[in-house]
Amino acid sequence: MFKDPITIYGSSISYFTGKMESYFKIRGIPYKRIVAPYPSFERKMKKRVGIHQMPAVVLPDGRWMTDTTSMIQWFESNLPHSSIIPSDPKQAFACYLIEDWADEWWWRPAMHYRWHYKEGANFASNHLAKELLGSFPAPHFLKKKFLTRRQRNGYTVGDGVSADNIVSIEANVKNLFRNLEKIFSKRTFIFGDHPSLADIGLSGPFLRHFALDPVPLKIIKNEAPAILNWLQSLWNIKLSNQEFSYLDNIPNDLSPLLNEIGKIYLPYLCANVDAVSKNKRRFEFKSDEMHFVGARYSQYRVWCLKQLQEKYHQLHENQKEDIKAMLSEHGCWEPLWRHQDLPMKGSQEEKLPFWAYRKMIGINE
Ligand SMILES: N[C@@H](CCC(=O)N[C@@H](CS)C(=O)NCC(=O)O)C(=O)O
Repeated sequence: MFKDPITIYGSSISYFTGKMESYFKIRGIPYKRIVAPYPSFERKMKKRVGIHQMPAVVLPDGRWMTDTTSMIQWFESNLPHSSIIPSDPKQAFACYLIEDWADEWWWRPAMHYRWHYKEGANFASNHLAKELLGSFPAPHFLKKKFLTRRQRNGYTVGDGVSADNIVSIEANVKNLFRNLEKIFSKRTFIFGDHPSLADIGLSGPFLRHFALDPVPLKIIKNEAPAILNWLQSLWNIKLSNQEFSYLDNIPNDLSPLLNEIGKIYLPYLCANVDAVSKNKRRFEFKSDEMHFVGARYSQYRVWCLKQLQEKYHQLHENQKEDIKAMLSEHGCWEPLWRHQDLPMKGSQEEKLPFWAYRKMIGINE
């Protein structure tokens, strides 16, 4: 379908650019990644899609796109043949949950590991100062300082990470590594021998963050090396156009992931909804293991919850009971529906992937 390559604009160490590149590689969609000089690229992207965030994708016919979740959905509905969404509705629903969790929940811990530790901050600020701000007339050390401060204020200390919860954030990450290690010691991808949307979602936090930044990479190498095999397979595989199948059902070793989505992620989305409803720009979130004070509210993540609810509404009547049972078993059902009247803003995100009104977190807009 795409003979000419698609252009993707984004840094070589960007979370969501990595996710989109994984998708293109798996689907065999030709692309070239470009980093355009800042700040002029920021102005250009805002003109084309409303906001600036990474990545931006430009189709061969000149149309610009943004938001990986919506872009992947758009490509999937326009491409023929093999899909990365399993035909089993339970697996498909688990894919949507895992993708959303990977995009929204693991962002903060990934940013923490990159920007909190000297090794991470030094590596990333040095890289980005050259890659993004290379042509900007300012001393290199000042660019590094500016980038480090921007990212910490926006996404780590400025988003509820503090000396009080670093231990629990890192324990949460190590627990994810352990759970994935068990899965990838047994099989290549989340649902078997073929990658699905769940793998593509998880490539966001892993490809360009946990498996690249010095501190988490060391933990992965020592404690969860099968994650590196998974990433390598994901980066090398290209789906053919023939039909393929996944494992039957939801394998038991995915339960810890789904349980965590029910116990931590969906309740976090609910706390965010409460904050947005009350127009509280900062909020507190507490679960058994985690406690954030001063987390930033996100209007975008209200839409994320809405999307998950819509996915359920779109199921055939005869599939709903099964999915409800699966979601209930993992504690996801109640928080999925705790808020049904969501504080969406007008026709929020309806023009995605061709136009966006807001970023994932409403800063630096
Ligand atoms: N929901 C968006 C999130 C994209 C995103 O937040 N990308 C990060 C970089 S990996 C970004 O550009 N953040 C904006 C900023 O830091 O100003 C997507 O799926 O593409």
